[in-house]
This record gives sequence, C-alpha cells and structure tokens, in this order.
Amino acid sequence: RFTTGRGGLVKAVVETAKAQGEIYLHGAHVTHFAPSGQAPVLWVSEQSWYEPTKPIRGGIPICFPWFGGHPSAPSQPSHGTARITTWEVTAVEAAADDGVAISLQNAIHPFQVTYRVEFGTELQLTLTVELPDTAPSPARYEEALHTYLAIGDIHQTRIEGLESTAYIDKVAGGDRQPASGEAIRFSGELDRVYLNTSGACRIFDPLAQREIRISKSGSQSTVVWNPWIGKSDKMPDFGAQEWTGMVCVETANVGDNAVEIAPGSAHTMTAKIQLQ
Ligand code: TA6
Repeated sequence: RFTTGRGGLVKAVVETAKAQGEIYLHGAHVTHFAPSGQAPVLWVSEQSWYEPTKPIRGGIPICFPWFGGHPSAPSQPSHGTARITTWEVTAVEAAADDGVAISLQNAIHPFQVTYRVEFGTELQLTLTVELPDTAPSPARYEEALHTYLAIGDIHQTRIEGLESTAYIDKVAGGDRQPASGEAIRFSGELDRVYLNTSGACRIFDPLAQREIRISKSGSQSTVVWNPWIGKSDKMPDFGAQEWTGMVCVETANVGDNAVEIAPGSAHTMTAKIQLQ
C-alpha cells in the first residue's frame, strides 16, 4: 500500500510475507523502519516538525550538498537543502526478502540526485549524485545519511568499528584527534567526524538487548553524535530526556572526504542497516 500524507509526507506501509512494517518518507527522508516483530530501528523526536521547509528531527535526513553550516553563506540552511526540498517519487517496486524499494529524484543545482530506499528485513539506502555533462567544470559536495538510531539507554550503549580511525572532535572545537583504540562510549555530548574509514560499525544496545550493524560503500566518513542533555534542551524540536534514547551514526563523505565529480560522471554512496 502506498499512501501520501500531509506536507509531502509519504507513508509506505509494507505488508509482505516476511517484512511487515512501515517506512515514512518526508521529502526522501525515511523516518520509520520496524521489521516485523521488532521495535523501531530509527528514532524520531516527539517534538519534531513535519513542515516541508523544516527538517524532521529523526529518521534519516539527507545532508547534501554541504554538511553542517554552509562554507561561505551562513544564512543557508544547516546540512544543505536536500532534506527540506520535495523529491519526486519515481518508482515503487518489489525488492529482496519480499520487501519494497522506493526510488526518488531531485535536482539540486548543479547536480541530479537519485535516492533508493530498499526496505526488507534490513534497510538499504543508495544515494547517487550525477553532474550533467553540460556542467562547465567539476563540482564538489558533501553528503551524509544523518541516521538517528533508537536505543534503550545512551549510558549503556557502545559503538565498535571506529577504534583505529582518527577523528575530528567537534565538541573540542574541531580538534583532530588520533584513533582512540577503544569502543565509543558516552558520558556527555559527543560529536565526532571519523575520516578515511570505510568499515562497518556495530552499535550495541544492552538495554534493548540488540545490536545494529551499519555497513557502507562509497563512503569515507562516519559521523557519531549524541547531544546529551545540555544541547538537546536548547533544541525546540527535541523533547526533554529524549537524548538518552538516541544516537546518530551517519554514513557520509564530509570535510577532507568531500566528493568531487567531473561533468558527465556520478558517485554512489550506500548504507545498509541490519539488526543482528
Ligand atoms: O551530525 C552531527 C551534527 O552535525 C551536530 O553537530 C548537530 O548540529 C547535528 O548534526 C544536528 O544538526 P541539525 O542541523 O539537524 O540540528
């Protein structure tokens, strides 16, 4: 079944033999993924906006064509325009594991962007960016699938897979830190951009008794973020105490890993989110 909701919110209710659940797309923004019999994998704030010109606080917003603040125009929206513009649904088709795949496209100058969300017993996201051959020169962009995962308790959560990767610590003013050599644990706001890493991450959630694995291709950066109480209290679209039940693990190409493509070429980034 495929129904269209308000404000560009598209709700895909997947009723198939193996993978019963729902995904919602707000402008190509998956906000819900719950394989049959499982608690939701993605987190969305109870206080989120659902307005076409505002990003949803949760799910998997697409950050594109820049990450964070605009490099030269501070008045531009945080994390680019992809997550606050309307995308055209170009296909809804059967996929593996009796799942469904939804394809969308958007033109974000000077790029043509296509996005495919494949919902089965796992969630597969494919973002392809093309630069038309009519473009006068190569073009550079940043991208991130800003994935908000639902977890039982951030205090007990640990993330493995990034121990041997240097990172930029945005809480420490953007200092570059060497690889930590240990799993990520949380005891305060954590906002890190891991660079030059193509490996998978595993998110261990003891309270919910589950492990989520995120593998990727075409991505060199991984962003990990929890705002903790101080930062989340300052965000009107973030409910009180919600910070304990979420963590962002983002498949990305940002900063030194930004992508540059020539006219007539394309680049694809994929992420696969699996419950172990
Ligand atoms: O991905 C982490 C981050 O860049 C944080 O620094 C924080 O700003 C977060 O994204 C949320 O950004 P937003 O613009 O959605 O409020």
